[in-house]
Amino acid sequence: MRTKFVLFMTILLLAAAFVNAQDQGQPAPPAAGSDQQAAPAPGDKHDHPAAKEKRFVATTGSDGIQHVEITGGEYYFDPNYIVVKVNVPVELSAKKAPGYVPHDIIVKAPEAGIDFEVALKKEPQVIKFTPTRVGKYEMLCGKKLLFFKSHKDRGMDGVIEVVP
Ligand SMILES: [Cu+2]
Repeated sequence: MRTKFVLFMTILLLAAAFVNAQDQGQPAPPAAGSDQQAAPAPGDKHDHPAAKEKRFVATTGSDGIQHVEITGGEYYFDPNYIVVKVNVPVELSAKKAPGYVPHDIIVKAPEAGIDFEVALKKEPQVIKFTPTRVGKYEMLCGKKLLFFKSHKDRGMDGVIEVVP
């Protein structure tokens, strides 16, 4: 039994180190302890480089609301650049792409009437706010696992731009 456990942990740590090295393009730091969550989900790839901008310009619907849909996954937001009009209500429908990695979406811009932190689920959740100040505000995923780079640094980062 003990041998099997040691073998299992070795594989787990090797897998974690491999993915981390692949991700950062440099030698992996020493794997820390026995946290089994360190094993990334299979198929964990970078299909969506952070540099690639996916812009969505909201229009106001007949209901007077700017409807925006966003999906978060490994490791991206789609769209990752959202343009909304100031002083027009926004309904942001946020959902998580299939996968085991937990994600959230956070915008902390209370000065602009945008202040939320929501854990993403497979089912869309509607986040309502009315932007009150023109400007660019960061949205990000706040997740980070052990010695891995944060989801934000891996590409779960974006902008909500409020325009006149
Ligand atoms: Cu995330």
